[in-house]
This record gives sequence, structure tokens and C-alpha cells, in this order.
Amino acid sequence: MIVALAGGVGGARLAVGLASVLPPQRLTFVVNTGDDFEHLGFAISPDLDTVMYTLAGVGNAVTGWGRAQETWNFMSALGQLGGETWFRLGDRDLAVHVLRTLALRRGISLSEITRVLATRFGIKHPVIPMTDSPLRTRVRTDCGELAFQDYFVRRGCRPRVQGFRFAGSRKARVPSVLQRIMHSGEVRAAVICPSNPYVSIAPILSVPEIRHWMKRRTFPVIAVSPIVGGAALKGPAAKMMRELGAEPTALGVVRHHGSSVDAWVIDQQDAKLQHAIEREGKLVIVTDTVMSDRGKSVQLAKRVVSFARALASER
Ligand code: FO1
Repeated sequence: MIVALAGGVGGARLAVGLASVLPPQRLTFVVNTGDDFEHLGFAISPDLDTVMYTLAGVGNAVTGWGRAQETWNFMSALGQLGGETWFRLGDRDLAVHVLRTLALRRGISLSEITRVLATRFGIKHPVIPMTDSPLRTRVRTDCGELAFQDYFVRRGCRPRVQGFRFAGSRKARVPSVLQRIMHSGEVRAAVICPSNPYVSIAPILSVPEIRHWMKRRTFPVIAVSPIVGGAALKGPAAKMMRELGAEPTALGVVRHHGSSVDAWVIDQQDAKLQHAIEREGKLVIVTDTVMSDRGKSVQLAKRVVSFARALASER
């Protein structure tokens, strides 16, 4: 069993590749819920939706979030009536927010409604939120502490970040379905998808049971760098690194993750960093990590899985 930790867009792209390489009983997705928030009365889980839509083949490949072939009648009607339109909810996308909000209100867990929705989208691989507990990423900035979507969407990632807080993480529990997988003895490797280290991966590792499980791991952890050629392919990762004094390179990401990752997959544009990363005590493979289409996601996933298998068999 491979457990893949995924956040936003980059995570979802690799998820598609991994899902086409490994069968459902050999691959589980653990998804960030730190971006979640209540908005317009809806419980919104952006990274769960991005992974679900992308695996189902209905995701908007341009924006990386929401659905393809979307219409915006709800948004325009809402705007005409003076409602908040800074966080855009498409008409098709709305169906998931309504069903998730209704389920949560009835006491159904986030992991259970996610399982039901993923099944209805025809997804066979388990897509599991990192916790069913409320956990919210708070971004400390030069404009004060902001809720994640306020920082990310409303203010367009412009404020300078000073740090992050994962409110609720101390008491957060992993869903029982994930507990069983983590303690099954079946996990052969963990893959950290190319997601933002601060706001996509760190929230997952802030859940105590996941952090301890990774620390005491008996399996290798392989990560794909989200930074290629000194820039993030999407989102504010490189800007955050600069603002926090980390070098916005694949080496900077390796140093950020430290001992929680054993091996790195970096892009051929960063081949010159391979030795520096090896000097950090990490195994490295250099390949094309830019997943500009599904075929490239599958190619990268094949490289990652064979790398994981090689490392797991050495243990
Ligand atoms: N990101 C934006 O930049 N603008 C939006 O209006 C927006 C709406 C939105 C609606 C549903 C959803 O699931 C995601 C949405 N996102 C939007 C992305 C969201 O901010 C995610 O948290 C990011 O993708 C980071 O993971």
C-alpha cells in the first residue's frame, strides 16, 4: 500500500498519475483540510474537491480548482443581490458544497461524506481527509493573522507571510478508516505530492497521529519537489519561502522538510542541485516533473512508484 499525501493543484495532478499506476487496494490518498472554511453557509473543502474532481476527470484544468464546463448563474444572481462573490462557487461545484454541508449538519463525518461523493464520482481509490476534526490554517502576515482563504483568494496572496498556525491540530484525530490503514502494517511507502510545503503538507503533518506515524515510520517517504527552477508551478510557495527566509529552490524545500523525507524527485531543470541534496543525506532522482498533461502525470507516477519500490525493498 502506498499512502500519498496531497494538497492543492500539484498534488491532484500527481494523484491522477498514481491512480492510473496503482489499483485502489494499493493506493490511498490523504488530503489536506486546512484550507477548509464555512462560506455563504456552506462547508467548503477545496483540496478534497480538487483531488476528487481531478481523479474523476471533471476538474477545471486551467484554474486547478472547481469544475470543467462550469456556469456561473448562481454567482451572478448572488452578486446582483449584494452577496459576497470574492470566493467563486460555480453552479455544478455548488452541488458538492450543498451535499457536504447537509451531511455534516446531520452528523455524518467529513470522511464519510467524502467517501460517498467520491464513490458517486466513480472514484475507486480511497480519498480520505487528514482529519474529521475542525482544523484551520491561519496565516500570520504583515496585515495580521488571516484565515487561509482570506489570504489566498480575497487578498490574492499579497500580504507578506510571517508564519502559520493550524488551529485545532492539537486535538485533531485521524478518521478511523485512516487509522486502520496506518496501523495495518501494509504501508510500504508514503509519497508527498508536489504541494505547498507550508499550507498543504504541513497541515497534514500537524495532525498528531500522522506526525508520530511518519516519525516512527518503518517505510520510506518519497517527495516530489513543488519548486522547479526556483519557482512554484502554481501558487505562492516560492513567495512564501522568500518571505520566510528560505531559499526558493528544490534544495530549500529539501531543507524545509528535513528528516521527514528520505528521498526526493526533482526536475531536470534542477539537476545541478542533485549533489547538494545528496549531501543532505537524501537519495535523489532527476526527471521531468512538470505534469503538463495526463500522460506526463502517469510517467512521473511510474518513476515515483518504482523509486518507492526500490527503497522499500532495501529496508
Ligand atoms: N481559488 C481562487 O483563487 N479563487 C476562487 O474564487 C476560488 C474558488 C474556489 C471554489 C471552490 C474550491 O474548491 C476552490 C476554490 N479556489 C479558488 C481554490 C481554493 O482557494 C484552494 O484553497 C486553493 O486551490 C489552494 O489549495
